Amino acid sequence: MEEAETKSIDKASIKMIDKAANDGVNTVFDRAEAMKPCPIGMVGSCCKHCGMGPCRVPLPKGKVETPEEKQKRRGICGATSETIAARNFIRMVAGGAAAHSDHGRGVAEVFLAVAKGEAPGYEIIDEQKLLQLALDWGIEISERSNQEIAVDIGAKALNEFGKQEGEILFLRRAPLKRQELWRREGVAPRGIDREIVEIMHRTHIGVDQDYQNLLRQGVRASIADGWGGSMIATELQDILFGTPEPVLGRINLGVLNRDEVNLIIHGHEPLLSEMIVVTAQEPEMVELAKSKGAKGINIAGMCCTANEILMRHGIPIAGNFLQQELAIVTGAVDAMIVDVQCIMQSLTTVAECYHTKIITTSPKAKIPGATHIEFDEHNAMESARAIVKMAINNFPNRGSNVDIPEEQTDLIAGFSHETINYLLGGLFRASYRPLNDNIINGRIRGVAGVVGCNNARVKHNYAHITMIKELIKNDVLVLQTGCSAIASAEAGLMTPEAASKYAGEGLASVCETVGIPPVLHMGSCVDNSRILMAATAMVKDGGLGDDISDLPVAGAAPEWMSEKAISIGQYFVGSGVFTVFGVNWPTLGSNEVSKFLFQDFEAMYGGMWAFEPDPLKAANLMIEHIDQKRKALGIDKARERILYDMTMRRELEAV
Ligand code: SF4
Ligand code: MSK
Repeated sequence: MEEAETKSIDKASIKMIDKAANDGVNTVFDRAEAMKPCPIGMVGSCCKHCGMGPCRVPLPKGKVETPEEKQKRRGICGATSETIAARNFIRMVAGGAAAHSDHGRGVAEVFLAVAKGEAPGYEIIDEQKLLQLALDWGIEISERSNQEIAVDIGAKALNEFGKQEGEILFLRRAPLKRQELWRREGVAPRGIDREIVEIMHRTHIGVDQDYQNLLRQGVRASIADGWGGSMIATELQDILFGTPEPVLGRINLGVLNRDEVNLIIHGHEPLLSEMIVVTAQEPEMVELAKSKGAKGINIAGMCCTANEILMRHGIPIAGNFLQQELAIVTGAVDAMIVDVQCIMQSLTTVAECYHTKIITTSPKAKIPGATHIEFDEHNAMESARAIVKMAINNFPNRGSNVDIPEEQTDLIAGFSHETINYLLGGLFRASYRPLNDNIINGRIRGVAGVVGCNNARVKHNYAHITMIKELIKNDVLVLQTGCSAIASAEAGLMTPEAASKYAGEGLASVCETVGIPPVLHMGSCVDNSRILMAATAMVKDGGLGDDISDLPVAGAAPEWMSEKAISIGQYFVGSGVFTVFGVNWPTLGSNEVSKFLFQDFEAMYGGMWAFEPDPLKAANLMIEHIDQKRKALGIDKARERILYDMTMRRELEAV
């Protein structure tokens, strides 16, 4: 147990890490221990973009390099360490932007099929959002049916990916000053795919060899992700499945049920999981489960799929990225259904030690040893039924080696940017005004977006929770997505009661008045676009400057690991937000590239990167930045509101 306690701060995870060791099961925690990262690759100093390499150009250790020595420190083709670090960095952006955007494309394809009546089982749930999007994109509404409007929206959304010229449509949602800045800096994306492909071209051997020019394209592709692919995914999912509203949920491995068929949905796209949720409630499925000796069917989510189905249906979450193997180690998972992104290949090997069926569903993501049941959106219910049946039929194969940790916590999720608007402003005057007012009067010091993954190189959930507790203690309201949101919920930070327990006096008073937690769950990885919209709404409401870079806000991913996190961080920075990452930093092999990202970016984009592996220090960097922005806005002294009585008014009039 002592060994396991060094791996995670989460009690349920510690128990299962221990059980895995007793069961002789190799997990991500063991592999991270056994294999240390390559110190040259970790800092971006290794290039393998052609067959003459790999070329390694590490900074010399323990001595100052002469200019002559630096001149010689190059790849075989002559690429400098700056070029190599910048190329590696923006290829990470390309990978992340591609993953989010291909998710968005998949949603757009299903959306169009639904609009054309070719995808039975799906329907348009949020009509208001459909019409709003039609207005935003200049699509005629008049007397047309929702279906007709949706066909135009679906076609326009798909066109955003392959567009060659102009600008992606959602750029117009950003504050005007930000749009102008993007145009001035040459980073307004033309089409989503185009910017990603251009990174792959420019980073091929012998193309773009100017690190500043390379990094500029990284910003452009990341904006195509945040304000393009991800925003399309979020918007169209909301129209199809409903815009999230506050919902009570439960979280952690304790949500698994000994007496029921446990089916975990893991991955990112809600297209299939929505259907599985519906199918599992069908009477014949419940009857089938009972005929196999189970009391019912229990669905739980993992990673971002979990966030999607929690927000819209209150389905419990079993855990975040580093808990996927641990869920199987309980011995109680009858099937784990996966689609795309953040799925460990080792799931099938861990599953071999128990009875769990691993079911892949995407033609883009197969795993040897898993059962593949391809998801077909034209026949989604049939795919979902086949999967649920497989889980049920596997229930009798459960062995006796079952141990479900009792840990589970309540949380409130579903804080879409529209919900925040409504909660703060009320039904008839929905607005961000109360948030802005409370920032101006100092009760809320600022807002932080804390997002991203777990990373097996650092203690599971520790950096997230340490950073977030420090932020809320200092009256910073925290907005969250992804595995970071799951970490906070597991630690009990996402209930309204957490405000009086953990938040500073000012933030707690606002949370208690409105009835919200001090840490707001805004969704999955693609839903970081909701954070962009929330920041834009704060600018548009007035009183806090005229661009996102004027706001007292900051971003962070203290346990990041995926390329998607790099793309998210880059579009936060490109949108004007100071953003701190922990764990390690992939350009430390070049002082010039790191300085450009950490310092020079501020003059160009009003936002810049920082790297700080200590979560407390990172939180304090964010708070310092927030305080600087408050000072620049002239709101650095908390202003208490004075209610004037008649005597005071008369005195005023007399002056
Ligand atoms: Fe080496 Fe240049 Fe080839 Fe990279 S592109 S592997 S630096 S020769
Ligand atoms: S799932 S990208 S580990 S947040 Fe979105 Fe979690 Fe990071 Fe995957």
